[in-house]
Amino acid sequence: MSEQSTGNQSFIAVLHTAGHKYRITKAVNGKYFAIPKVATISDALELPIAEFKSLFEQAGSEEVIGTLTAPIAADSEIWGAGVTYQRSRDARKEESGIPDVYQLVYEADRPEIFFKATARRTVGTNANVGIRADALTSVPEPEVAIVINKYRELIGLTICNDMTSRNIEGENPLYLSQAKIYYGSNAVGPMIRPIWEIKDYSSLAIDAKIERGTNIVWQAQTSLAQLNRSFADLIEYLFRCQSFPVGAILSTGTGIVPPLDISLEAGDLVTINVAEVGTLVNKVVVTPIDINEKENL
Ligand code: DO4
Ligand code: MG
Repeated sequence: MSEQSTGNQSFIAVLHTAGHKYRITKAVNGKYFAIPKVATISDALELPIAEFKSLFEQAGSEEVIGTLTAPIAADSEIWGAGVTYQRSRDARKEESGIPDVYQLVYEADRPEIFFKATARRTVGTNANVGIRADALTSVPEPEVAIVINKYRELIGLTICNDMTSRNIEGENPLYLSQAKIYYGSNAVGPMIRPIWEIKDYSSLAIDAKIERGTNIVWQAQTSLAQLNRSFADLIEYLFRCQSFPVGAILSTGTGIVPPLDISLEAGDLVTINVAEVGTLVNKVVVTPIDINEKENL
């Protein structure tokens, strides 16, 4: 049985199969089953939640064999929200040469929302995440990510590691895109927990650690109860003046940030656990300056 799927809980999982790079399945008891009429996450997010839930519940007869990959499709968009926890606000103020912007956005009605990644820049669990070769300090950002369909309905929860080049963002907030969007900067997974299976997500525990060899060099925890914005509010802003024909994944911001003297190194293992949702594990490698010529971490 897969470590990612326990008991009789079910998950939306995406497998890399012989015929399909991003095949959506229903995971239950370590097995993966085809969902009738739905081939990808994008197909699922084109349906109203009631219709998708009904198809998901019918799955169970056709087993699918493949390798677990990020719960996305080739045309998925992953977005991020920022400074949504007090800890994130305080950490940015500490690291930034321009601290006021973080205080202002924490208090403002309009949240910080930024484009984070395409499928090509996203990995799943047990794959490598990157730290920029030209960054001095890099950190993981352990976040709950919400999966939203084209009708703005919340379908489920997953985990995002919003990898960040800390000193680049700290130097100037206008460098945010370079700090946040680069090859290997995003991990999502391991799977999506359907929202109808979670009784109460308002205070789910979020735990993270960085292991270096046999040492834990950093670990911390928070809870969704510390999130300073509601999912509904974030979704409302995300969809303003945007269209999402195949839905979107929105990472809701980090509530745990390492102290300034902790920076990721090649070989580190980052583990993020969210209660009821799963555990996302990624090894850290350096993304070389000339990744364009290599395209492989
Ligand atoms: O303001 C910069 C990004 C913040 C962020 O990603 C977070 O708070 O999680
Ligand atoms: Mg973040």
